[in-house]
Amino acid sequence: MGKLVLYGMDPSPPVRTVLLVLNELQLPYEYKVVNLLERDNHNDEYRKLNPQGTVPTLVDDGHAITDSHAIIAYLASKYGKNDSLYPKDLVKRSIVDQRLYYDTGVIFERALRGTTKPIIFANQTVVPKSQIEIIANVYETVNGFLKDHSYVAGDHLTLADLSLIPAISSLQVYLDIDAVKYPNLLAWFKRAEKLPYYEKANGKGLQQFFDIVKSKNIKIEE
Ligand SMILES: N[C@@H](CCC(=O)N[C@@H](CS)C(=O)NCC(=O)O)C(=O)O
Repeated sequence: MGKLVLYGMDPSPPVRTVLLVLNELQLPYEYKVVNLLERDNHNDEYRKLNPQGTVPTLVDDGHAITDSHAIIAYLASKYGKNDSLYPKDLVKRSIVDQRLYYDTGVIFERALRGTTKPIIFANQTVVPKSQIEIIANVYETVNGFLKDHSYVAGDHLTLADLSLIPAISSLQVYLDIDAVKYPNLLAWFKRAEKLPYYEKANGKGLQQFFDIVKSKNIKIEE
């Protein structure tokens, strides 16, 4: 097995996704901190590894992979003992993939990053109502994914859950999951918190993310 090196920082949700998958697969890895607040992601050395300058980046025996979704699909396909995290069956895989793309384009990019970037990097303190509506829409959609299932892509844990856990947990700094409106989502999240590696792979970084956002004294637009 090659040597795995993960570049990232714990508050970053896509980094936490990779941490969840590395832990689920029980893979040893080296962790190199890239501090975005210090702009470490823009230095020449890191740009050579990831021209996009984002975290996470995973290096497996000299091969650099960027984007958490590409990374976790690679890890599960290469190192999974079976295909339960990322099914080979094309119909089942298409459901997992749909959740991963929805996370990339909507949950992380539009809902979470769209709300957080102006707060952290542009000193905006009022969270626009339109962003809260986008977050509520995500909760409603994922609650729907969970209508007849315990996990977001069916009846067992897949990459889709491990991808969504960090972003959905982070969104709660802006909007709590209402138990009446989104009961399936809340039950799923409580189930996620019981994963044996949850605290180490998501809880710790989630707390740091909350601390960073709350230190900006944000208010939600009425
Ligand atoms: N779709 C990417 C998103 C990665 C991403 O945007 N990461 C953020 C941190 S949470 C980042 O590196 N931002 C720094 C920048 O864009 O300059 C993934 O899943 O890895």
